[in-house]
Amino acid sequence: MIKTKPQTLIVDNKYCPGCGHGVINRLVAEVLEELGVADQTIGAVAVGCACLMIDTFGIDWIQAQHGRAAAVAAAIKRCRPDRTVLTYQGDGDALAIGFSETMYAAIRNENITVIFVNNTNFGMTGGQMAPTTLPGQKTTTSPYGRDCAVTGNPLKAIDMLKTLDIAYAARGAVTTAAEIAKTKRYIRNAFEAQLNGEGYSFVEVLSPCPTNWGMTPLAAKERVASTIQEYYPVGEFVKRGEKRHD
Ligand SMILES: Cc1ncc(C[n+]2csc(CCOP(=O)(O)OP(=O)(O)O)c2C)c(N)n1
Ligand code: SF4
Repeated sequence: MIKTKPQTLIVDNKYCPGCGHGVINRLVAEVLEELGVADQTIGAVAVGCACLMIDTFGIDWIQAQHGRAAAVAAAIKRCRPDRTVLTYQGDGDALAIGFSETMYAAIRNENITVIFVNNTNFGMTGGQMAPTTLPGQKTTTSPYGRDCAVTGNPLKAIDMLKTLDIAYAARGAVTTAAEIAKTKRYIRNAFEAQLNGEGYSFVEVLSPCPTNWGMTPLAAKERVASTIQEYYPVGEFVKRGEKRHD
């Protein structure tokens, strides 16, 4: 268990006050260091606030085009199976333009880990509606609230992923100390699945975006703990623990 700041976090993060990304970055760094793989890990990002970490999180990174991180990560892992490979993506990136890449990496059971940050909007570009935006939620592109009769229902990625032949899927949150500890265990389980060669692992993390929600950090955290967690329950949904790739 790491108590001090992980060495992988080489510079202070650039996120807004109260943003969940900073906590999630730290959990990923702690897990990689505890597993002893931080110096051999390669990350793929695409767009969004996720990308801010490539300057502050000291591993090798490649920036893919919008939505394409899972395809790029799969290619890296196939070329360098000795490396630990992750994507770190927002909900707009991974489930809107990147839906196909996210799902096909899972369908192929690629031996990569996807860290998926669900803040129910497109954060970096000003809070537009994302596939994960809750029914009735106001965003800059749904000013009267998301109308599911027009947009369809929010996409629950794990409900789709759990029908596939993947190694691991879990959803956590970064609200209370207990939830953060649980989320860390999920992230660890996901990377362990990859290190065991079991295949695709996916951890969704419910995360506040106080800036675009127009809330204080505390109120944003409370919105995650109440409204968002109610719609997107936390827990482990796929845990196969079988060795699939030799
Ligand atoms: C091809 C292309 N289209 C649009 C954009 C603009 N863009 C930048 S970030 C982003 C959305 C990011 O939202 P999300 O993935 O939810 O990440 P967050 O910022 O919330 O962490 C978009 C649409 C882009 N960079 N490239
Ligand atoms: S815009 Fe939202 S997701 Fe992006 S850094 Fe700020 S709080 Fe975090």
